[in-house]
Amino acid sequence: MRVDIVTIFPDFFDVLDVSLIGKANQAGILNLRIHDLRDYTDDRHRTVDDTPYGGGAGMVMKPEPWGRALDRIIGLSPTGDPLVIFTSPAGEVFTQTAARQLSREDHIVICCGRYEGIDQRVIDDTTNRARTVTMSIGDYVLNGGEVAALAIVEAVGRLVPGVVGNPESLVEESHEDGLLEYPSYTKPATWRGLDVPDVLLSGNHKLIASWRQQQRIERTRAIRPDLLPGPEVEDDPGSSSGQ
Ligand code: 6GU
Repeated sequence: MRVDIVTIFPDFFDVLDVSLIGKANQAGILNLRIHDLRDYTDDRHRTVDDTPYGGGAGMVMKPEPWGRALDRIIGLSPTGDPLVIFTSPAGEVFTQTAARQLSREDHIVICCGRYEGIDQRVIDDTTNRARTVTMSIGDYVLNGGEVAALAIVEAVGRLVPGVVGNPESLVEESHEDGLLEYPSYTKPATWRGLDVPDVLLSGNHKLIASWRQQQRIERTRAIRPDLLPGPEVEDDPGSSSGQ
């Protein structure tokens, strides 16, 4: 899988070298390329931002460097059909389901926004030429899209076949089937007066599997009830209890 990342902080992505993703990159399973947006500026100061039309706080990323960078990266796409992702707290939320879908792409381009965002015409122009999505990694605000891009690359990269050594470790995980993961234990069987649950020492695999499933349901109900299927009360058009 080919992954291009456009950023004004290329060094931010050095951390990938110390991870499984970096190993996959060296092994050729992933083909990661980091692009410095400032290489696509044309002034002496390598300017990437300017004040917003209409006023307001902060700076907006100028369209021209983005346009040049994306012309080149989209134009040189080995598949000719890249998926372009703009990171933004105003985007659709990135989930495990989205990570699964992205892991089936052959070429993704991640555009890291900074400051108050990128000139909207960059997203509009890109939408006219390539499959384009805007993605957020959650309901909080980061200073820029770099941390979001790292999260996306790690979540997607580990789902690409061959990146994670044991594919079985990918199936019994939090979020893979809508539930949180069961609690895990290793040796010793007793630690600081705390015992590993007996069932895990029983050797009864059927019993262990059903205990784990029960733990997943209980945990999800306690910590993330929003993940469990339930009655859709909010959007019910027939509901008349308008209190
Ligand atoms: Cl993708 N970008 C920024 N700046 N903040 C975020 C985000 C992205 N996702 C959550 N917060």
